[in-house]
Amino acid sequence: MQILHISDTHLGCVPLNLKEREEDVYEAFNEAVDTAIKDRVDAVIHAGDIFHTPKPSGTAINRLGEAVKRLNEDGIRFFFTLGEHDISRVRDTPSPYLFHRLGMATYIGDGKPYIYKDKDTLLIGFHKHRRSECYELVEKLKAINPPHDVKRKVLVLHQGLGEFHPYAYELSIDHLPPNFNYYAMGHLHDHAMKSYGNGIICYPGSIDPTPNEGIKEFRKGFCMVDLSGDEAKVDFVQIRSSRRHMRYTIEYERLDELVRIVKDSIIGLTKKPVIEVRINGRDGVDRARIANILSKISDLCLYYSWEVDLVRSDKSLRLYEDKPDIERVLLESAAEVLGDHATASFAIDELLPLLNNGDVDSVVDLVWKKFEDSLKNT
Ligand SMILES: [Mn+2]
Repeated sequence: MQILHISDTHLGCVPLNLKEREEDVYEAFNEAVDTAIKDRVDAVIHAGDIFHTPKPSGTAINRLGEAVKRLNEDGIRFFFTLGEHDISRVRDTPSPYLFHRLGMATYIGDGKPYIYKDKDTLLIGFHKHRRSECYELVEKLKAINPPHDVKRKVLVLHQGLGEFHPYAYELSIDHLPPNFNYYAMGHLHDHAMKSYGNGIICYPGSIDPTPNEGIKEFRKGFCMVDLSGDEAKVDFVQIRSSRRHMRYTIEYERLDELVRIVKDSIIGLTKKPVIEVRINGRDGVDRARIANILSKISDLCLYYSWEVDLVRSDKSLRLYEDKPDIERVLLESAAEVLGDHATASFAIDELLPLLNNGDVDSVVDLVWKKFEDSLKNT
């Protein structure tokens, strides 16, 4: 049994608001699908955040449809669960569910055991449970009682495990049922693995940097999982078509050398990279001069941004060195204004992402629902 495990494809996301970056995401996804077909895997498992938003663009839906169709034509089943990006905060049918209804893919996020291929492999998955619903999820995980006559067991979840990333904590490893061969995880965008009992817990990570990952060098890919032996064997396969992110740090005084440095370092790249330049300077740097020099790299890259790290004269302090944890500061400020953390979390975690997308209707629905719930509870 060979599986291609992928997650966090965020189809339809448009990093840097550039059409080229949207295409990069589809290209990465298709590279994974090509590999599944070429290597004749038995199944593709998608561990959630298939789309970037619960209301994906027509293009994103079509690209997923074309990919799933190609897999179908080669007899490869597409199994999936849902991430928070796929699930609307107001009641609606998740978009990826369409392909389940059409019989082209199989949704396994409802916790029902699915036996694949002559009782050889058990697949069981859960859709994303938000932090407030994790208590429920833990109970569901405890209640899993896999049949004894299956050879291999795979659990599919879209959750943050504290042992992998303390800030993304939603569950601990010991909340996971033991004795599974493979834990196909989604949610964290960096690839990471740990063994657990006789099994392996694995996050493939996102397939291309999403907007909130910023500009940094990366390795993105998916996992080829061989479940034919007693222990799962996992190969991380890097996406070859990735558009590189390049970061340069340079002293203000040496800024004239930047164009040559960039030229030298991008030789051989098939796609124009995304570039970030950090300039070490002191108070009084000439920003017009910086902008002028930087404009000379605009033809060499798809996009660039720059920032000056001001070095104070007492040498010990850098203005930008201690970046505050923006999310935490935002939450605390909101709690100060609104009076409690629960309301603040509602505003920041639930409403703000929708407002960022201009989805005012959903926000109104959600505020009404919250209001109605509060009446029920009093
Ligand atoms: Mn994600």
